[in-house]
Amino acid sequence: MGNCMETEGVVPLNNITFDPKMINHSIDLYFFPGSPPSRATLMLVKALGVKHNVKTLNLLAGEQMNPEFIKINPMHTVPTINDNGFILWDSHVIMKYLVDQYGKDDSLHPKDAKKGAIVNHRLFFSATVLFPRLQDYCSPVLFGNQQPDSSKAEKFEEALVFLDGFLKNQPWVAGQQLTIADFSIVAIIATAEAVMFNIAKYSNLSEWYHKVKNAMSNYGYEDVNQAGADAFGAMFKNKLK
Ligand SMILES: N[C@@H](CCC(=O)N[C@@H](CS)C(=O)NCC(=O)O)C(=O)O
Repeated sequence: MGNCMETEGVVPLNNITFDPKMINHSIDLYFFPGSPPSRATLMLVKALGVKHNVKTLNLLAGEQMNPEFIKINPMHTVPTINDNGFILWDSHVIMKYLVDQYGKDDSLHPKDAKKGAIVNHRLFFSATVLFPRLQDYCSPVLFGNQQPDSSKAEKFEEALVFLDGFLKNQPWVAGQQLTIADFSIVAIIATAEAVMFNIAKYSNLSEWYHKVKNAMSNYGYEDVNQAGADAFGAMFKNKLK
């Protein structure tokens, strides 16, 4: 059967989608556009060609606290998936699961111990350094009626310097191939740019950023990542005095 999603340059990342057994198989993805980990996960789902229902929860209206969602994820975070009753949250964990379950091969998270460890390193960097530092900078402005704190901006810039270093002499954040770490990190970088961090001043990072946008253009980069980051940026800028 022809795959209407395939266009020139698209990496075929999944060979399961058009298996007749999968025809009615669809996962639920709880999502919010402003959320970087939600966007990373949605782009990966698209890249893998996994059929999915996006269930948007408006975090600004507190919809993640609905009792029905709390039953699914007591930690009330997006993204969360429900794959035929198998429920999982935390974008990094979800992305690894999706590659293991639906990837055509292990290229997005290599089984090779050393290559896989580097991907994990970048995922943990994303989860424990890059994202929390950006949140720490943005949240008081968005939700605490405060103005940007330059010391928090500096902490985030330090993380950008680390990231720029990871990209020295290698094309992707975890080595020679695109992995789920690139999905995770680009969602944060687009958000950082939208709140006016100057990504262009980091030469390796900026080259990689350009490359990722191209590589992910068929996985909804503009509609999912850019649009979500822009909306987040607009909200942030609205709060500036
Ligand atoms: N480490 C988690 C972070 C998830 C997270 O913090 N999500 C935020 C949006 S970016 C959220 O759902 N916040 C709502 C809440 O905590 O109630 C991941 O990667 O999925």
